[in-house]
Amino acid sequence: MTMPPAAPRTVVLTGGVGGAKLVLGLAQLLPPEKLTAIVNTGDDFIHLGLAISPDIDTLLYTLAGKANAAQGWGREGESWSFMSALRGLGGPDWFQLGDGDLALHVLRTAALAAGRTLSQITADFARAWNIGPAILPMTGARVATMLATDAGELDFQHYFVARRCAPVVRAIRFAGAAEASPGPGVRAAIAQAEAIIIAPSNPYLSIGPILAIPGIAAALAAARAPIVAVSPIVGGQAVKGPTAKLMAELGVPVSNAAIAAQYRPFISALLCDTRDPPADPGIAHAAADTLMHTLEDRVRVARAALALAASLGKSPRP
Ligand code: FO1
Repeated sequence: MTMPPAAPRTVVLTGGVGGAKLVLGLAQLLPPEKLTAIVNTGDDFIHLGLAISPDIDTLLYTLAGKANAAQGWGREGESWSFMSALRGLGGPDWFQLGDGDLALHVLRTAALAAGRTLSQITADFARAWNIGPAILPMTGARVATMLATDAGELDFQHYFVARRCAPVVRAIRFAGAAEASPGPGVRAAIAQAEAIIIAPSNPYLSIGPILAIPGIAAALAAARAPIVAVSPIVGGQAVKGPTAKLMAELGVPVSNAAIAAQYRPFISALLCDTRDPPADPGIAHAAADTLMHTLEDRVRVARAALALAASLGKSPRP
């Protein structure tokens, strides 16, 4: 069901699995022309000569109903002939490329080589799969999330997949972010938004790169729309991925106050989970059951985030 015509023009900053879940919930509530996702590309890397954009692909699969929900990435009903042939030749098999998934990487690599932009290629794929909401890469420039760990500096995929998040993280940097410009349509979407939502992605690994792009940070600071973040913490633990371990290693308490601090000065409110103590996160906040297993869960959290944004009204910027 979609909301009445008053549905707010909404922008959502997203990365990873948790983010894609919320975007799907928002897509059930908002007409497609009123929903724009700005997606992290700090996880992107070149593997076997192929341009891989995991957070864009996870969102494409999720909005097209093709996602392997149990696995969190890649497509449902995947086959693995390529990987088995690759292994048989002694190729690197730490990063799994499914036969269907390969089509995205091969076409993206060929299109980039032919001079098309990541933004255009992403729109091509969305159109091919009849995805209505706009999916905008945060930038077209090369930005790489790099982690300084006790096993040396690792790029995101070597940390997250090859090493399964085991190394102890000392610091994170987003190589190239300071020099990167926002991707096509990103600034305009933020300026025209009536609600801006930060999805419950990993603040340090998936949202951090987006906020590290100067033009995006400036657009958010100047935005008329209220900015609401959905906390990735549920019941004192992070739901997916390495968030809680990472926060401990970075010396940050696993708390909503820490999440709010991480997103200051951008956000006006934080949507917390009902399981967490009502400790004041130091910012306007609301509570909802933010665990998202079913489609109804995703819609519930999306509705709660939009309601919190609406409650803040359009703060007329001075
Ligand atoms: N995550 C894994 O844990 N193991 C993999 O082999 C793997 C392969 C892979 C291939 C394409 C793709 O788009 C994502 C893939 N992911 C894999 C997930 C990837 O590491 C993402 O960066 C995470 O989902 C976090 O955003």
